Amino acid sequence: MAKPILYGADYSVYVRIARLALEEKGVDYELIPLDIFAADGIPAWYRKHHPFGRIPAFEHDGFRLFETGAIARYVDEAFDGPALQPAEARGRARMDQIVGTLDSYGYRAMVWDVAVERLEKAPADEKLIAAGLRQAETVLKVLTSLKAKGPWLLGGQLTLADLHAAPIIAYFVKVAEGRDMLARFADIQEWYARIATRPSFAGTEKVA
Ligand SMILES: N[C@@H](CCC(=O)N[C@@H](CS)C(=O)NCC(=O)O)C(=O)O
Repeated sequence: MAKPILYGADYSVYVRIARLALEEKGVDYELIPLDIFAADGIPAWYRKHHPFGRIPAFEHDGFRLFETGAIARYVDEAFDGPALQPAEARGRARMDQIVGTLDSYGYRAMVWDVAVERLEKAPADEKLIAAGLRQAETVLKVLTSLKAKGPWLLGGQLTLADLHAAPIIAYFVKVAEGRDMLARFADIQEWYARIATRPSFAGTEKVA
């Protein structure tokens, strides 16, 4: 079988989530660079892979996918390597709940409204950052309340919930407000310190 292909950029949170799944499974893949913020826009051919022009998109032996959650689940189920989804219904439901919470309430607030706004805008929109921080606090409270005992969000098994959360938190803690807030959530701060030491995490760090 051919190597799977991932289209995307190393600065992207969602591309990193898909890469973490591939790396944790030990899958050899090719990352084809696709810069959605390029000055001349997204290349026309890419719309066949992702009609909405987002990254990542994925391809394996002619099977094409977009949407990171679908890609990560496929990677987990189609390849050998450690299972990244709980075997039982409640564990899988909890995993999906965490992933959905991050997609719906965490990503925009933590990455764009707090981190990108603070890092890239001058002057920054302080109201947007304040609102983002309020939402981030709720997300961190929810993660704390859902976190099972053990090293990972669902307990002893590293799952797609961990791989979805880590790149979002990594962006959030690029700024002081994010680091200060995470420090108030000891369980999640410890979890983040733990996942940040995994080779998959270091191996998917944006190249400067
Ligand atoms: N729902 C999509 C979200 C992907 C997404 O938003 N990717 C960002 C990069 S992290 C993107 O392509 N942004 C470009 C844009 O918003 O135009 C998924 O799960 O893959």
